[in-house]
Amino acid sequence: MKKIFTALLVVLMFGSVLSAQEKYIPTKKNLEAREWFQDARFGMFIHWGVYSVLGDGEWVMNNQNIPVDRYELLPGFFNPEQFDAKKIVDLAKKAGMKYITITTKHHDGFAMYDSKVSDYNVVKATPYGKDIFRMLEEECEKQGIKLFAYYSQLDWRHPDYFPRGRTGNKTGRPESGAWEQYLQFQDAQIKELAENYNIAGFWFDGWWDQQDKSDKDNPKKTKVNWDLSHTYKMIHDVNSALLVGNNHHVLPFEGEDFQMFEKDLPGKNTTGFGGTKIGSLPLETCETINHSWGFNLQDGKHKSVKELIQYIVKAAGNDANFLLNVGPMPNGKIQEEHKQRLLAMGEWMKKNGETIYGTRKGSVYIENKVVSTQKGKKLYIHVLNPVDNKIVIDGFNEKIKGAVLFEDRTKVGYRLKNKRLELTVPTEKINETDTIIEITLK
Ligand code: H79
Repeated sequence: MKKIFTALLVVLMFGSVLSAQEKYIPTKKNLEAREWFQDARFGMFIHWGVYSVLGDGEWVMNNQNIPVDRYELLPGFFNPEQFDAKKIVDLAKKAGMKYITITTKHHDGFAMYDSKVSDYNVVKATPYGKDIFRMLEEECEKQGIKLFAYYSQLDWRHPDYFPRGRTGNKTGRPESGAWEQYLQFQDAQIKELAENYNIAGFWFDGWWDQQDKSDKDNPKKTKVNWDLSHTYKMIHDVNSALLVGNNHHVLPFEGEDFQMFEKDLPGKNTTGFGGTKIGSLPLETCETINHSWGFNLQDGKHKSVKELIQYIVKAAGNDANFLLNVGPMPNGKIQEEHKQRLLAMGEWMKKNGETIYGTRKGSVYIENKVVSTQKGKKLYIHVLNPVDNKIVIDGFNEKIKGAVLFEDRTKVGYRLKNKRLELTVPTEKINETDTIIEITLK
């Protein structure tokens, strides 16, 4: 008996090792989707849930230690009568964004779509009673915008999210639960999102809640088995073109299609939780306009239009998409300060988008001063914080046919000697936000 048991155990362990190492080979459709994704360069992040009612961000349940039974009153107050999917998709479009990524379930466990596996969702638990995600999906289809589902693997409400991780420990749940059951629930939700909605991919978050930081050499170690390969395979079996990304702050796992960075350009780690390594997948970086993801009544520190434009330029110069966040108010509207900024960005993108969309990072990069993007033989030098009208670039390895200002084709003087490129921009043409020099390469 004991022998059989041991044999079974070996088979089981071996089996799981095998599946963990199974190599993921993206399909042609998936690789095409990745190309589309990189060309798109600019997306809208939407953080919305019942937490917006409290106007204190999406972490309010954890930060105020709100027990589950109290938090469960919030859906009853959620009635965003002025929500208009058309207006939001219009705004994304006017801003020059090509896709929208919205929270289908954040850490609080509340689903913003018509989930069949849990009644804790916007259709069944709120007076509003309509499927926000479906309405956005339909409007996105109409306007040619792609839709991604943000999904939090971390759950502060589900009783089977046990053992608990680093957060959500004071929401009044009993100290028990069956992890496998939680995973089944999570996968059922992910499956219904993949099957029932026309989406382009998933944006996962919350993995880090279970990260075991005791082993510095193995940042991918977790206290529970997330079995990501199973979840990812399930998604790609539904539709191999779906792009999977996970905000776990470590190098991509097998089965993922893009890598994201939160509140940081790729490879930077100013937040302290970003991780510094860049893998080989398409990249994305996400940021907030003020300091909050979910609507925050008291957060008035909004980034300027100049800062936001420079962010997307820097992202593109680091080969990354820019996913810029809005957190709708409980009435369903986007706050005016954010709307105005997005529209201003759209104006800039209308004029200068050619130097961003469909580009990849160029070879020229001077930290905090100059980034470059490239499409074919066109190299766009973006001068971000000019000190004077002369730009010196060392180690320039290419040959030049001509240089003009992107804005109005004014000739830009250049001298290239011993791999040192000197560009001279007419002083009156310097743009404080971004002076773009278009170089035609030989
Ligand atoms: O959805 C938005 C945020 O709510 C979510 N991700 C973005 C896109 C987010 N969750 N956590 N964070 C952002 C910040 C993470 C902080 C962490 Fe930690 C530092 C996680 C692990 C170390 C704070 C300290 C939480 C656990 C310990």
